[in-house]
Formats: sequence, C-alpha cells, structure tokens
Amino acid sequence: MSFNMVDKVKEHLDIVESFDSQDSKEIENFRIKYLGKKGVVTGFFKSMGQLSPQDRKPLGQIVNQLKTEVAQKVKSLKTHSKVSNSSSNVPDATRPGFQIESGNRHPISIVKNKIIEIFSTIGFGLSEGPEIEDDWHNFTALNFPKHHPARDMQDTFYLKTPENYLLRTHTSTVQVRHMETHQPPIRIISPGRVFRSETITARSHCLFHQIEGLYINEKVSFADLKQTIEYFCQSLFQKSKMRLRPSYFPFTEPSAEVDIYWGLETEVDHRITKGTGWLEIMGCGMVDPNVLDNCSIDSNKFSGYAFGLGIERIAMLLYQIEDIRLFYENDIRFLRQFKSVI
Ligand code: 2NL
Repeated sequence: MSFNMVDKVKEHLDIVESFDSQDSKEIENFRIKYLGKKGVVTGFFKSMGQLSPQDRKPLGQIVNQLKTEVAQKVKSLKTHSKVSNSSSNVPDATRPGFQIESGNRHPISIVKNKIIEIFSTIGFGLSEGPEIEDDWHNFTALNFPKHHPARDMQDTFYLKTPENYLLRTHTSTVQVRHMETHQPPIRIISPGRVFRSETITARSHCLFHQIEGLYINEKVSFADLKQTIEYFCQSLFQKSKMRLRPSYFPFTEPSAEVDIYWGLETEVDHRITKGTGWLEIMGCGMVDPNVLDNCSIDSNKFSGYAFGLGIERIAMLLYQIEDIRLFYENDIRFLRQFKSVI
C-alpha cells in the first residue's frame, strides 16, 4: 500500500516540477490545490495515520519533500507573476506594497540650521527655553514700560490658567533667563517659535519663528555689532553691501534696523524692494543697561549687543516664496522643493 502512495506522491512531484504560470490567480489556485486545508499534501498526511510505523517514515519524507517543492515553486513563480486579468477583482495581497515616500526638511528648519551654523563658526552657542513665559521674562526684564502697547491682549496671548502666564512674543525671554543664570562673557543665539495675537484680519497667522543673538562682555562696542552683522549677511546672502538705519526697541539703546542691498536686476527684485534695491532683514542694538541690571549683570562693568530676525522673512527672500501661508500647510509638493544639506 505504501509503495502505491509513494508512487502517487512522485507523480505529483513531476507535476509540480513542470508547473509554470505567470498568472497570479493560477499560481494561487495551484498553491491551494497542494497546500490548502483540503489539499493534496494535507490529504497524504492524513492518510498516513493508518500506516504502520515502518511504512510511515519513507512516505512522510517524500510528502515533506512535495510540500517544500510546492512552496518553493509558488515563491519563485510569484516574483515574476502579473495580476490576474481574470474576471475576479479580489486584490492580490502578494503584490509588493507602495513605495514609502521620504519626507523633506522644512524650509524654516533649513534656514534656521544654516543661521545657527554661521554663528557657531564665530563662537555663538545655542540657548533654548520655554514657549510659555511670565510677564517678567517677556516684558518687564526687557525694559518694556508698564503700559506698553505690546502688552495688550490684542497683541499677546495670555493664558487663562495659570493666571499671568503668556505665550512668548520673542525669544529674548531665553536670553533673559541665560543672563540671570550666567555671568559674561555670554555669546548665544536663541531660535524658537514666538506668538503674536494678530486680530486685525481673520486670515493672519499667530506663530512665527525667530532667532535672536546676544553678546555680552567687557568693552563690547557698536563696531563689534556692525562687524558681526556684516559677517552674517555675507555668509547667508553672499551680499556685502549693507546699511544701518536708526530705530527703536525698548531693550536696546541705540537701536538700528539692518538693510542689505539686494539689487534691482529682475522684476522680482523691483517688487520685493519696492523699487529701492534695499531690503530690511533684521533689528539690532546695544543692550540697554537697564536690561543688564534687571538680569544681575553689572552694567558699569559690562556692555553688549543683541539682534533679532524673523526666519519666515529670510526664508521667503532666499527661496523667493511669495506667500507666507505656504510654510504652515505642509504640502509635500511645496516642501519637496527645498534641499537641505544639514
Ligand atoms: C527684530 C528685532 C531685536 C533684540 C532683538 C534683545 C535681547 C535681549 C536684550 C536686548 Cl535679552 N535685545 N534682542 C535686540 C534688538 C532687536 O529684534 O526685528 N526681531 C524680529
């Protein structure tokens, strides 16, 4: 009896060897015919129960061989198979999945990292801090008068609980915290998210990205500030012509706005510089002695400069992005256009 069975299995081995198909449906039927619950292989195994132990062993071996060969056959045929064009529209679960798409660094992050890198080459360290702040670190320590308009609910987000907390409106808060806990020399830059309550138009956004810088030491002068900013503009924009215009901030005195000469070569240049060729890119100044004293730094012994810039604006200039809302939509088709080296 077992001889008969072994011969039968051998016949199947021949059939399996010569089976060929590129049609996924056909291959699947072939698999089920042999390896399915009611398939040929299972049938052989079941019938082995009635055999004597010495008959069972050789049959077991050859049925196992059949099982392996069917599995191998199915595997090799499937790698070259095509979706069946038979009437069934059951999806073929054996097809390879969709290729996983890789993401892209956000242009805001690319520009932020580039600026951090430029300042790190001249000795500036990185300092980061909380987005939820108190009045002292956001306003009072920075020499904002008690009733300064920036403190209004219209401009600043105040938290309901805990009371008297707010979302920082600039990253100077981080620098105040750094000064409170370190003595000069201090040389840091502080990138981060800042929040403004822009209630004027429904569409305006409330979140921006900013980078501020701070240098405090003995005998720091306005000339040091100017030279650092020149180095920065040259490194980021490859443009060396710049000018400083007098300005005002509560936390610096004197204060200035920095313009770079962008040029007037293209139509876009005319539009973004409003026909002047000049572009405002950042604000800066000498740290007001009141601010130093508020942060336990002796203003008779030390002086310093500070500067701040909005990353969105710089990214728009560098990449010629005309609409700021594109930064917040995370449309992969937009993001893909920016290649990061960092
Ligand atoms: C701008 C102008 C500026 C500062 C930020 C600063 C920080 C401390 C002390 C003094 Cl702790 N100043 N930061 C100074 C001048 C300008 O930012 O247009 N930002 C977007």
